Amino acid sequence: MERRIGATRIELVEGDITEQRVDAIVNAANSRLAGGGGVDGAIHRRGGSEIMAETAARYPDGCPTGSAVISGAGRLPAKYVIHAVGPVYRDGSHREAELLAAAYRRALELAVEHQCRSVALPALSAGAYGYPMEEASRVALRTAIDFLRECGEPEVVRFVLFGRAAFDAFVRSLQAELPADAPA
Ligand code: AR6
Repeated sequence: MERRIGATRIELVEGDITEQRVDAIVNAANSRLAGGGGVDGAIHRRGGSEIMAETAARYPDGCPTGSAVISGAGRLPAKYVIHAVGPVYRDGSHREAELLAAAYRRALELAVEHQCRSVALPALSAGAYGYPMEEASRVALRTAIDFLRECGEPEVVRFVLFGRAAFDAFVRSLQAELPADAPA
């Protein structure tokens, strides 16, 4: 599924984010940038050890929740990996939505600052961090739509969803947020 917003577009695909041929792949990292399972495990496994070596050298203090940092992409078919740190979901009353939106926003800002025309993003926080998928998808898409309306780039924002349930939740949310292509 895709929706155009002016000269840009949001795409939803089901698949593995490490296989995406885009300028930047967004990682669902933790604030220590210590690696882990899920998207993070897959990115470091396929990208190789140079990604972790670079983040350890450049960001020894890690990255706060609700923000993101950028590195090279090692052996992945991308130029950059953007390590975004979403919140651990507790009950929805601990600024989770605000922090999740901030992580996406910073990731998109970094992509634009590094001249990326295409970026692939996962459903941040919706795995090990426990964010309910339906709510997580609404925050993700609203943030991306707002960003594209304000900035007019990057050209392609692709959400790569792992499994049918995640994909279907994002489809429902995109239909709700943007019933038709938005005019330029
Ligand atoms: N491609 C796309 N999506 C994936 C992939 C993949 N290869 N693998 C998993 N997902 P998670 P979080 C989905 O747990 O919730 C790590 O240990 C997954 O099904 O990767 O932000 C980090 O080090 C889910 O829908 O990220 C942190 O400690 C979504 O991606 C912590 O987990 C996010 O799941 C971050 O947790």
